[in-house]
Formats: sequence, C-alpha cells, structure tokens
Amino acid sequence: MLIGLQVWMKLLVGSMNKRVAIIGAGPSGISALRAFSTARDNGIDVPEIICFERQSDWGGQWKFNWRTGLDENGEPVHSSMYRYLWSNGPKECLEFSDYSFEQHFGKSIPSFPPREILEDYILGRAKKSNFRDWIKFNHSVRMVENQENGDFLLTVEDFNSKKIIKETFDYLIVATGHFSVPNVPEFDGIETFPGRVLHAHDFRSAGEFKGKDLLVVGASYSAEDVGLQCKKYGAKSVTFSFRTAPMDFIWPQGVDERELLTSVNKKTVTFKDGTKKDFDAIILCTGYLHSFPFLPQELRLVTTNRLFSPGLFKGVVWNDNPSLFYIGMQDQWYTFTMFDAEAWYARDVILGNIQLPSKEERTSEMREWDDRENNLEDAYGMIDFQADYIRSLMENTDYPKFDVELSQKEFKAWKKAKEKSIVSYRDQAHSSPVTNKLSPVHHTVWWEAMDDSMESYLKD
Ligand code: FAD
Ligand code: NA7
Repeated sequence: MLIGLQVWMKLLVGSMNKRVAIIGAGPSGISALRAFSTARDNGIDVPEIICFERQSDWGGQWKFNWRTGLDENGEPVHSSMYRYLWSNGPKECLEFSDYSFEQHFGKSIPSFPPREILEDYILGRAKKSNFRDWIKFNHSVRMVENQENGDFLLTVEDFNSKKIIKETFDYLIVATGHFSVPNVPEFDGIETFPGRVLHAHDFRSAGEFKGKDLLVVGASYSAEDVGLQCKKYGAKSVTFSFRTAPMDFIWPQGVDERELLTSVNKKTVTFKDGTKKDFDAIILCTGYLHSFPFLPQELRLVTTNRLFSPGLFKGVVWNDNPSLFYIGMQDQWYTFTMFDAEAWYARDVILGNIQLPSKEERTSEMREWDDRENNLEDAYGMIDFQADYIRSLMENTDYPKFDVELSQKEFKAWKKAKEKSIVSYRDQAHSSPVTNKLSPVHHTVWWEAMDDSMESYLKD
C-alpha cells in the first residue's frame, strides 16, 4: 500500500531530480536512451539516466562474439548471433522512423542485409545521439531491491574497478533481451551421441558442419536459418525434427523434416514415426528462456515467447508497479521500430506526459490483448496484432509517424515469398514505410552470396 502511494506521488511530481536506471545497451536499451536524448535535445528537462551494460560495448545481440560459454569476465556470453547471419525479415519493417537506412548509408540498399550492416545502422543512430556517456560498460546488474519508499536499489558489479556498487533509482527500465539463455531439452540417450551436440546459442559457423549429416531440433526461426545456412555452406544433409508442426517450406535437396526424435543410440536417432537415421552432429534450435535472475519475484516478468507479455500494461509498464518498465520482451515480428515505440511510451510516462489509467482499466485493456492473442489463427493475424500494438503505443507519444499499414503489407508479402521459396525470399525488394521508396535488388542471390562483408554488400 505504502509503495503504491509513493509510486503515484513520483508519477505526479514528474521527472525533475529523478534518476532512471536502464539495464542493457542492446537495441531496446538504445531505444530508451534515444527517447530521452531526443527529449533532452528538444530542450526538455530529463532525469539523470544511467544505463548499465555488462558487455564492453553496445549493440546487444548484434555485437558478434566469437566466444561461447563464458566471456572475458566470466559472464555468460550474451549474443546468439553467428557468422553469415543475414536479416531474416525485410529491413524496411524494422526501420527507425527518425533515422532511415538511406540517411545512414547515403543511398538506398537492398532489403535483407547481413548482421554487420544492421549493427552499423543501429549504432550509427546511437553515435549521432550523444548519449554514450550515459552508459556504464562492463557493469553487470546483480540484484534489484524495491525499497519501502518505492526506490529501486541496484547492486552492480563493475568489472573495470572490480568493485560492487549500490545505487538507488526512482525508475527502472529492463532491456536485457530474451534470446540469450537457451532452452535445452533432454532426449533419451543423447548422452551416448559421439558427435557434437550444441544449442543454437553456441552456434557460430556453418563451416564446421561441411560434409556432415546434421540433425536440427526445432521448427522456428533459428532452426530454419541455422539449418538452411549449414546446407548453403556445404552440410551433406540437414534433417529438421519438429515437436508440434513441420515448417513445411519447399526445401532444397538434402533437407527433410521429421517428427520429434524419441531416442538417440550413439550415432543413430529414432523419430516418432519410427524412422531412423545416423548423424554427425545435433543442433538444438529449441528457443530461449526469459531470464531475470537479478529481479525479485514481485518485479519479475514470467512469460514465454509470445506477443502479449503478462503483467505489462501496453507491453511496457509493470502493472503492479508503474515505476518499472520492460522493453523488447515480446515475440518479435517488429523489432527496432517496436522497441522505439515502447521506449517513447516509457519515457513519456516517466516525464509525466502520459497519465496512466487506473489499475482496473489497465488490467481490463491487458485482458483484451491477451484474449486477442489467444484467438489468433495464423502468422498473418500475428503481424496485424503487433502492428496494432505499435499503433496503440504511437498514438500516445511524439515518436515520428511511419506508414504502419505499409509495413504490414510488406511483412505479409515477405511471409508469402517465404512460402513460395525459402532460399530466395531474401532476393526480393520491399518498400520503406519511412521513405516510401522501393529498395534495390541485391547484386547476388542469397543462396550464392557467400561473402557477407559490408564491403561486398554495399557494392552496386
Ligand atoms: P539484446 O540485443 O539481447 O540486448 C540486451 C543487452 O542487455 C545486452 O547487451 C546484454 O549484455 C545486456 N544485459 C543483459 N543482462 C544484463 C545485466 N544483468 N546487466 C547489464 N546488462 C545486461 N531481429 C531482427 O530485427 N532481425 C533479425 O534478423 C534478427 N535475427 C536474430 C537472430 C538471432 C540468432 C537472434 C538471437 C535474434 C535475432 N533478432 C533479429 C532479434 C534480436 O534479439 C533483436 O533484434 C534485438 O537484438 C533485441 O534487442 P534487446 O536490446 O531487447 O536485447
Ligand atoms: P522460438 O521461435 O521460440 O522457437 C522455439 C522452437 O523450439 C519451436 O519450434 C519449439 O517447438 C521448439 N522447441 C521448444 N522446446 C522443444 C522441445 N522440448 N522439443 C522440441 N522442440 C522444442 O525460438 P527461435 O530460437 O527459433 O527464435 C528466437 C529468435 O532467435 C527469433 O527472433 C529469431 O530471429 C532468432 P514448438 O513449435 O513450440 O512445438
């Protein structure tokens, strides 16, 4: 009760002399920093902002890490990205409405860029925003305590000074991502398998599987991309194993889909349909866990990878304590644009520009989104759901408008192109909802493009 009252007092008093902690300087944390720095640049008084990032640099997942397991500080390696990763959705559908690709690269570029290009784009906007000194790198948040007066007490390990620091904040924004802690199921007999068994989180290079018979468990984005890429770079065969439903794409020769494996006996894997096959390696593309070991139970988001995040009003505000915000916790069709829309919303609640409705009203609106998700029938419905969600955020803030309807259309065209050909959807060109221009076609078809360097990609 006391905490509830204090929180409301804070929201009423506004942002003067307040402190905001952001955890994570990946794309979501960067969106939050951008939202506040934009207000600051417009002459608005903003609170003191401190962003804690446990890696040595910004970019989150997009900062490729050759390491697996633990990093140089003994922290779990964050990034799950791998060599030769090309965007799996059209870049037009993630384009910042306040910083277009054309503005960054000085020309229009094709629709499915490799990782390095997207990293350069995200960081390009960040570098121009003058907020890097708000970030404390090599700082890992270990514990958050919600104090009686409503403040958040953060315990942070500083790997530079090797010290533990404690600081209090009025508001907390959690932007730690949710594709980093692998979900690793057990399969009967897997300990007898003589080859390499790894989760997609530890996958770094398709070259390792050249000439090999590969089993990929899972039927979603990671499975599709890791498996297909291994085939592209020379795997002898790729077998996907699904739990619920096959991906059912028209696969290239040497790729097939089977029901879930039931057991492993040395090299031989048996599937639910009774078939058997020998493999050299197994990659578990079985998704990730939302993990917030630093948060106490009452502040902790507990969810699976879904569109509506339970407990979060507008997918952003912790309903039980509206001084706490999460960014980027949803299953992601939209990414950077959605993180921006969420960040602008969180910022405006903190600045007092948005007055939140009562808890009952918030709960009722959340129930509507939850019901809507539970009744979705297909991927097209999911795209519409997330587009409407972004609209509902944007109508409350001054995040520069972009053509959401066009982005929906482009997402659906992309989905259709994938159904038509999984190896050539990346050769299509999409239109930008920010500039309204149709992007050029890439000089080399993706299936034959082995060089993913920036230099090669940006060639005309
Ligand atoms: P992250 O990028 O995960 O960043 C979170 C940050 O929080 C990290 O820097 C981490 O070090 C930091 N952090 C975590 N815990 C702590 C702590 N306790 N203390 C301090 N700092 C902490 N999206 C696309 O749009 N297009 C794609 O093609 C695409 N491909 C993907 C491929 C893979 C393999 C994966 C895993 C994801 C892909 N994504 C893609 C989605 C991707 O997750 C988002 O684009 C984006 O990186 C999410 O940003 P985020 O900031 O929410 O999380
Ligand atoms: P997703 O999209 O959460 O998918 C996880 C997949 O793993 C999905 O097909 C699940 O099957 C499957 N899964 C989960 N547990 C099991 C078990 N126990 N057995 C078999 N299969 C299982 O994660 P992704 O890694 O593919 O994608 C996440 C992000 O990373 C995405 O944004 C990409 O761009 C990169 P189900 O269909 O639920 O039966």
